Amino acid sequence: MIIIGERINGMFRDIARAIREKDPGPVQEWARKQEAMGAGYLDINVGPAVADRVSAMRWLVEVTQEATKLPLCLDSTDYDAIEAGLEICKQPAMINSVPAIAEKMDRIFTMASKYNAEVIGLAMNEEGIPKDAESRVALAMELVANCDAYGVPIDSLYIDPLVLPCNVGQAHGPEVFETLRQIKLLSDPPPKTVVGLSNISQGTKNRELINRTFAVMAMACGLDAAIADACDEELIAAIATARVLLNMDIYCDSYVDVFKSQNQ
Ligand code: THG
Repeated sequence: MIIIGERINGMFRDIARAIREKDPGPVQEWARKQEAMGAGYLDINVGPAVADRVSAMRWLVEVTQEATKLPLCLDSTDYDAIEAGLEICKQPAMINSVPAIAEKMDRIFTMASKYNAEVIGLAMNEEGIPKDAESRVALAMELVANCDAYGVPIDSLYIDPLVLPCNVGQAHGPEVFETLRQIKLLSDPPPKTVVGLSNISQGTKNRELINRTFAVMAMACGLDAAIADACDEELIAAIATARVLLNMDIYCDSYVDVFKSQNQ
């Protein structure tokens, strides 16, 4: 499973301060730490409190690329900020994200085609996040059809069924698992799947236990990637173990270390 390191996000106080004061230190430190733990991509999000998202995104991408060669996952609802990041990415990036809304898909899939980027497609539209798996899969189908129409390869599309905190949206859990299973039947080749893993435990006790339990359950449903806390040792160990048990990696005594060294 691909781990997209979640930590370079202005939602965290140290990153918000780094952006404000143009201090590359914490950004580059988190870039290196997440890479060492096996992250395959780094999520880059300027956070909610930034006035000029375009220049903040450009700066975050620049300083991150000074510390790592990992590909980036540009996370913003401001598509000008995404495009500013894509212009300077040294290798193909992932766009995070687009909902199943026509004019937004038009802008994002056009951009993806121009910059050879991958795309995270959200199972939501103008009406919000559906309750059940069937409606999520229907929105995934719209994303697949548009992706194809704009000439973006289907295996460059990652469908995100959208994970809600289990203390407020408990009934969504099984629907997310069922969505992950059904998405693999949508097309040949099918799109990939991704979740924002830490969402599941926001506002709960035992966050790490909830995160890693959800991760291995989702992997058993075919999950390909997760935006996650790459620095959580037990999460990484659980993911590496699930990969062995699902026969995706060959067992050896040092399989956790092997997983960390692969960054994919
Ligand atoms: N799908 C997609 N992209 C996403 C998400 C998603 N991007 C953002 C988010 N969800 C994934 N990233 C995080 C990052 C941090 C946390 C949750 C998800 C988190 N933060 C602490 C909190 O809110 O409690 C902040 C703690 C602090 O301030 O120090 O949990 O679902 N496509």
